Amino acid sequence: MNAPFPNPDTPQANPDARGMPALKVLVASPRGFCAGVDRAIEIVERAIDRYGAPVFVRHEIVHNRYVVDELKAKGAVFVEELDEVPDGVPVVFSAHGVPKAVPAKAEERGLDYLDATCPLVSKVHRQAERQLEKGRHIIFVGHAGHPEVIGTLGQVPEGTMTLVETIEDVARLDFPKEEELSFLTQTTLSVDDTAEIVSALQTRFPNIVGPKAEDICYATSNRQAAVKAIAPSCDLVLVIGAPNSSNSLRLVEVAERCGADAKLVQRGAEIDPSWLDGVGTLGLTAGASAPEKLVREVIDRLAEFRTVDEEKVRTVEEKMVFKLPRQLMD
Ligand code: 0O3
Ligand code: SF4
Repeated sequence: MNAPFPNPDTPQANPDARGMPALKVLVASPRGFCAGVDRAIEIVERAIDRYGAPVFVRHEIVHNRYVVDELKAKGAVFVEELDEVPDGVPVVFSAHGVPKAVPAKAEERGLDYLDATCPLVSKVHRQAERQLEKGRHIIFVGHAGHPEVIGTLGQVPEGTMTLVETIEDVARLDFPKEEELSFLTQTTLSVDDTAEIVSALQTRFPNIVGPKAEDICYATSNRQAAVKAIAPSCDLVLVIGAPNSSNSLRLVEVAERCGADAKLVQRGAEIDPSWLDGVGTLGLTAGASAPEKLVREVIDRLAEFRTVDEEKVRTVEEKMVFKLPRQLMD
């Protein structure tokens, strides 16, 4: 159990009127929405404006309940499968991407569909097609069952792509050493774990080819680097994000590996004051699908218990913006 007072190694501000020392909050930047999430949400909003409600969305547009509830209030209806979309109603595919069979089925049914797949996920899909054309079997590094992984596996015929999640999975692959393989990765993986897995692949299969840098996107790697910049000086790091958000879960792991306690929170109200026992410096970040409003909400919640002394720590400036699909441009 944590001590009731802040860590004696952490420099403390003077006690406030409640007799509690101020809580230093290091707010990581970049954090929160990436360009792919901004674009996906805008696609749903513009689709509602253009076609009128309801607009169906296949899977959570991004993995965040707050975002989903806001869009529901504007007229979006979320379903898991295309079969649940009635005929004649427009449908948006989520930012995580879909197997090829999904747009094919939508076309067969004559549905108006908008693809909110992040362009950086689509880029991986195209790489998969290219490797297939070259006759190379693809090793895909990703987390089983995640919608992005299902979508990417679904870009090529069954049996032409093999999923690996760990170094142990690499050791179990039974291709000959000289096999002409290629590898691709999910966009939201741990930068450090993936480097190890890729290096294990390269050691086992010297002819394997892959992207110049792995396919982990700029937003994922920037958010992980920003956590690395703050976590070593934090007693606790809070990551705002959902339990099904791969990139948010990776931020918790990064903070823990820097030696900090770390927790994933969806809303400010979840924060229990006992979490702050013994905490002098708290780190705060948000996954790529978590809105900035929730960062303010968490800081306001912390301020209910301690005087917050907020400091922003920026590691890099992001300027990425993605174009909307052509159907929504005019
Ligand atoms: O892929 P992940 O579970 O991290 O998805 P989120 O939380 O919705 O964040 C957006 C990232 C994305 C759509 C895929 O790269
Ligand atoms: Fe695109 Fe990266 Fe954002 Fe995923 S996390 S939506 S790949 S920019």
